[in-house]
Amino acid sequence: MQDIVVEIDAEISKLQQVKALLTGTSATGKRKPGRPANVSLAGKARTRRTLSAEALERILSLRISKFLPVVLKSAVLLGSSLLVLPFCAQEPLQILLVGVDRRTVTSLDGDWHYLVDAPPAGALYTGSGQINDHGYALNTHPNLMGRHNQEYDFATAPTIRVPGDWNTQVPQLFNFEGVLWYQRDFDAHPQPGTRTFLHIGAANYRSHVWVNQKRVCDHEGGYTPFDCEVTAVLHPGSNFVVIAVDSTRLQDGIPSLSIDWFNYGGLTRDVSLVTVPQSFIDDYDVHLAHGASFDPGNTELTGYVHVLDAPVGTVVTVDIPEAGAKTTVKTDAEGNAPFSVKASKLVLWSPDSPKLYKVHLAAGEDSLTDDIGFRDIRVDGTRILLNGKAIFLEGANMHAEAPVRGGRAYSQEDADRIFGYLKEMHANFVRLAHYPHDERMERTADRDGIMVWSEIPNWQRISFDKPEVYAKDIVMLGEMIRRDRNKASVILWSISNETPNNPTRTKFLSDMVAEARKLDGTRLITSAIIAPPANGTEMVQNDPLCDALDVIGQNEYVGWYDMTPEQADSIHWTFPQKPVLMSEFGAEAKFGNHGPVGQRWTEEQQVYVLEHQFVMLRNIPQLRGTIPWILMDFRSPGRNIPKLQDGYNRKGLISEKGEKKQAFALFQNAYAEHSLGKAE
Ligand code: GCB
Repeated sequence: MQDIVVEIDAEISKLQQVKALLTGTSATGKRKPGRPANVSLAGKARTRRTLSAEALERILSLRISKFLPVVLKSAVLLGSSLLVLPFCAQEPLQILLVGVDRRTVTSLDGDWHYLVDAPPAGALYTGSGQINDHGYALNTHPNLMGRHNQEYDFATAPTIRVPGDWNTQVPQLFNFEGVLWYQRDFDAHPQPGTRTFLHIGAANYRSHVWVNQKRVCDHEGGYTPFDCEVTAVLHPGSNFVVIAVDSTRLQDGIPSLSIDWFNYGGLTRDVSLVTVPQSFIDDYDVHLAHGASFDPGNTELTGYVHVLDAPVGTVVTVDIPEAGAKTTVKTDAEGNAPFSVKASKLVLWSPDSPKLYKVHLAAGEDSLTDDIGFRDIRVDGTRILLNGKAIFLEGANMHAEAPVRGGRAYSQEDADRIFGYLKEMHANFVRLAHYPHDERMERTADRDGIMVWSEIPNWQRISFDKPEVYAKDIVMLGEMIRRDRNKASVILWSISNETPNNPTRTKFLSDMVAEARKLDGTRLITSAIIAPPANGTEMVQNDPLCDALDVIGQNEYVGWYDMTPEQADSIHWTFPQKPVLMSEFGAEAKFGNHGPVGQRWTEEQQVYVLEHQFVMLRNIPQLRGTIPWILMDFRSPGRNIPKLQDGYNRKGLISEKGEKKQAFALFQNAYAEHSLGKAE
């Protein structure tokens, strides 16, 4: 018990120090002179700038005051080994590079050696529950002669492709949920005055990364990118990286234990080495100035360029030649260079004209060029306005599954196929459910003029009562917003899907909404809300979470899980006076399975359910978009009707092989005729 108390004291003191650092207060809570409330710190222990001081204040005070008794109690019950785990669950203080796909990088995609850490092996943890830095991480080799030493060897282990989930690459790993160790060698030529980061597009779910035997970072969250600085551990010539990826679902993970999709594990997106100058552009935001109302004559572009570790007064140039906009500004003490510049020629981005501009950013020795579109999105009463014009979103949901090939989507070919389907169906919108997808999806949406809903994986029941879960959640929110805030296509940030209506959840998510608005005041915030129970023909949406949102996402399965298809015709919905998107509705059908409309899992019945949905949708005056569940069938292990489901959720308009069901044409026609709803 003595040890436990000492450990807790140490953790409290660590947290208080971090809090003091970030809020500009001393460890006793007094504000230090000269430190603003919103801070920007650089280096290993520096904030990614997307986390406001208030958010941290909340997390840390909750962690210290409320969480501690729980930890103490558990510690007494469980012993000290588990004690430290909650505290090291998520580090909010990491660097995240924006625009990595616009830099020249050294790709580490390709074949990596792998070893399976199948239970009860447990090579990732020491006996006391700590991450083991002295086992597989060292990448040593077994002695064939002499003294016995190690019993693993990456050098002779099989290989697996990165990016890519392990489940669809190795038949024996199809159902594997646990730890897989990845290893590869790479050459480096570190130059003085440069820094190098290992950039990981996404790894599901927790990752621990070592380069040349030194742990360089840990990350939690399966769908957002992270960067590990490796400058200090690289040497000229051959180096190696070891990554342990743990796909184990966690009660207090995001998402939690139960999900209706396949928990693909592994290094599922690109991995690269990014070399930058000593001080470099780590983050930027270039957008059309977002005034109180839309002004068609507004050509002001505004935002910031953040230069990590920049000396005060570092000159930053923002140059958009085609728009006739160029400005030079200087960094402040935080490395931040806010700017505002008029563009002499500006065409706004829209689905009809997805105009992207080459935006050149330069700061000191660093520079990069991004392709960015400019547009205005806002709500006015129950209308959604794009560039001042009311719009109706004709869309579909999509999971990050690769059409035809199967498994996690990660390539341009995957994105092209998915957006090809959307365009063929005359869609102008996609909801990327239920987590951030590969960045190529947003890039392709920018290119093709398809508007996007991007979501963090607060799916149904996560541990809303746990401050440490809130802490993880705002890190994920920050990672999502930071990566994609320069994508014109993204018009909606979604904070959750079908969460239980109770005060704890409402407070948690309303705080998240406030945080999202602080991070990005130019976009709309939404959430997909559970359908209310029908009272006869009345469905009244009175979830208090709606108060916090700009746009209400409404999920409902009338005609499939609830009621009969025909009952949809007479349903009358009541919503708060906000724009509503029908964010999920649909029915399952196996491609090629035909029969009467009363027969489940037939293409005919899927169409029948949807036709009755259409009747209902047309009766909702404030409906501003339709997003059927789902564009393509997707793997979900709980869907276990042999021959009909075979491990797939079959609500797709297209099969996982790209075969179009009858329902696809139904939407294609409805969207071509714009017949499901009105923009105003
Ligand atoms: C829902 C969920 C979605 C499921 C879908 C279904 O309400 O939001 O993740 O996959 O229903 O098919 O049941």
